[in-house]
Amino acid sequence: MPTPKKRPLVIVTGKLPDPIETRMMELFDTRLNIADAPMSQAELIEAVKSADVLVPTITDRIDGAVLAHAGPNMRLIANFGTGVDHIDLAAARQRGITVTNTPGVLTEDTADMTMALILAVPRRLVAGAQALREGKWEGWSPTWMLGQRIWGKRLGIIGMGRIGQAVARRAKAFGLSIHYHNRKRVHESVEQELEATYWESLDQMLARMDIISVNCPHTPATFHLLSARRLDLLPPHAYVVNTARGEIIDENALVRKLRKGEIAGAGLDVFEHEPAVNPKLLELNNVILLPHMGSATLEGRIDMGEKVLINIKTFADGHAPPDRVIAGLL
Ligand code: 8YV
Repeated sequence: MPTPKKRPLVIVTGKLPDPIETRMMELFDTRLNIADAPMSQAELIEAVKSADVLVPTITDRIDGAVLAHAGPNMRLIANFGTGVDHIDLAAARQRGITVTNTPGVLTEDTADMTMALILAVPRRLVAGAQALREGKWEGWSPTWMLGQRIWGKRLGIIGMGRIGQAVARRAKAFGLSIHYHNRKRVHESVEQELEATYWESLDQMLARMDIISVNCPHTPATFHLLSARRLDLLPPHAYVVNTARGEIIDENALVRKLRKGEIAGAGLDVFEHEPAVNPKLLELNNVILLPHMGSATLEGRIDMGEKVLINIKTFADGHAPPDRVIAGLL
């Protein structure tokens, strides 16, 4: 009888949904993080020394210093999440480590959260709910709690990938006209379906929008894409919504503009130094701040886990995993 192949040692850095952890245990030699305590850099180094596969999340910085300790067995980083900006991809590539992610399955949930903020900030949803709870509602008034109308406004989407397009579909149904800036113009059929206007110049688009939604990945090219100079191009009635990555906006510059009332408000699900939130943001009442929950649905997190399982299993079976960001050595 052939000897069964050794099961890969998979180290998971955070608590995953139960069905995913159970299946992971069945398929691989798995070390879970039941306590869900964030791993220190030293623990991450220990993990990459011994594991065949690491399953990190956004909260783990898998940088060059960690990867410098990768043992000879460390062949796959199967990220639980789509964004891979917390992983030093160049260092992984150099070491022949494959990196996979979980695209597609969190598109609709993230687009829902984006749309929720696009609605909630101009319509002052949180301020109204809070006023009621605090007993500050003295009865209906024609001039109390007035926000801004959504219908008929211009939405400028930065990053027209899967999530950007899913946001555009929703926004169109709410009567917003769709504008976008992207590295590449999207296919004509998509533009037609969304009745979307392409702006090659981000600067020009910013100056003409009522609401901006950030939906591009964070890469060296998009770090502080919304810089102080670009934020200054926004009209004073504009709102900014970000469900992508905090680093894409110069957060200090955004705070300054919000404080001075030079833009109308912001809906942020992501921050530049998560989980730290700029205390000045917390003082503002024209913002809605959420703790990075764009993909936080039970279904979404299970789908993400399934993708992680498939990526590891195909890799362990000697095939190219479907969601390769970096193709290392098989
Ligand atoms: C995930 C995300 O929850 O997938 C992403 O890129 O931003 C989040 O929705 C997180 O990254 C998990 O690692």
